[in-house]
Amino acid sequence: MNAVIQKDTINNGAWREDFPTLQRTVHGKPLVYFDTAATAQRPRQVLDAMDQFYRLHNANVHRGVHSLSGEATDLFEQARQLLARYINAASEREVIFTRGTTESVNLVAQAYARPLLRPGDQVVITHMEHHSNIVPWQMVCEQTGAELKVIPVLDDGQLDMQAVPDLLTDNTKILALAHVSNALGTINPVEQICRLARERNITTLLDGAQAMPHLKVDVQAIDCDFYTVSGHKMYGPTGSGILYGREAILDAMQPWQGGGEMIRTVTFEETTYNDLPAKFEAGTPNIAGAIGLGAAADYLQTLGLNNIAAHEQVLLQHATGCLKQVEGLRIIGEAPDKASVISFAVDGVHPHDLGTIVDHDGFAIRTGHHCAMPLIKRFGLPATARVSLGLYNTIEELDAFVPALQKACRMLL
Ligand code: C6P
Repeated sequence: MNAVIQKDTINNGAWREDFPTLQRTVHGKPLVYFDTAATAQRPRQVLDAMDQFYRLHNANVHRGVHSLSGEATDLFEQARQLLARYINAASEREVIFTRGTTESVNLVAQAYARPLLRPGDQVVITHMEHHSNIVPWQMVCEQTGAELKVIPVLDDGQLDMQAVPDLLTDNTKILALAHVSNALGTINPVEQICRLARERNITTLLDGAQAMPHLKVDVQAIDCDFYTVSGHKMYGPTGSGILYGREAILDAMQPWQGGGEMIRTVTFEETTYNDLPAKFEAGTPNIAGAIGLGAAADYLQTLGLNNIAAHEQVLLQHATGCLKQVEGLRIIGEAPDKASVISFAVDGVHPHDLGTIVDHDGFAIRTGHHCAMPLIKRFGLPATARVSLGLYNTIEELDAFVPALQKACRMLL
């Protein structure tokens, strides 16, 4: 383990300095934020970009002839270009601003799947999905008479890849799955799965909410049809996000919501729709959110996704080793390919109690079902405790966490 720790010279805690929230205390103790999977903290660079927009350039976009509106539109569209490059979309027309992953999945379920699906068709998801990649599909299945099928998860937290070919049948129209599991940390083999789907002419949607903060995502290399992003999980603002969609598919789709911006002409008899991406952006968008999200992508690119991933892998290995020393602790999800998310259960201890006690020592962890109830149930648990690590976390924080956790367990047992 020490040999591994020696390699953690990538940022030596310097990245942490960019995050104002991490300078504060909780219950008189320095805040140690281990809940990045729920929402990341924001660096100054993102806060400044949004602050500058509101202080200097605030106006509506694509609507005014005045200077401020032009500036706001330029900043908004620059953010879109940045994000398109960031995920290697073929064009910025493939990048739709949304409120995040939940809205993106609902958009695809209602605007793409609902007109397509017929009774007897199948939508395939996996047992490790977040509710936002389950419920919208259940709703559209109910609306259309299609059937929901589920790829099982193995005991170590990997997908049961052997089950996949049999589940992708002639009736399967859509395959939707998480790139990275929020509850297990498993990184799914999405290139392989998308290839299997493409061979069978099945449309793919990847929930990228937990992948974007940790991995370099290239939607063309993955060869998916849709990819969803939540800005707040990649150090950007809440209520921001994108839906990536292949241009030919988005072009062929009808709009989801009606209103301003998404139209070309309106009469009482007929409305014609705008081109991409505006066709899917009805109403005044979250302009500051989009600009902040662009700044977040810029920030991550400047640090280097490979550097971030290397740092987080060191943290993950160290955390896994340390946690395993705690008596009665079981890690849920030990896939070989994992992002820096660790769920665990301790014999005889309820995770909520654990979370409350370690909070008094300054540690913010998440406890519960992590909005993945079927998955947590599959592991025979009501809830887990989850440590999710971001680029600002350090080995020292992990070393301080273990005694706090042990103390909490002693109090509760
Ligand atoms: N997971 C967690 O603590 P929104 O809320 O739309 O930004 O993201 C929803 C979502 C979708 N998919 C995955 C894999 C996710 O992890 C999340 C959000 C948070 O794990 C909050 S429940």
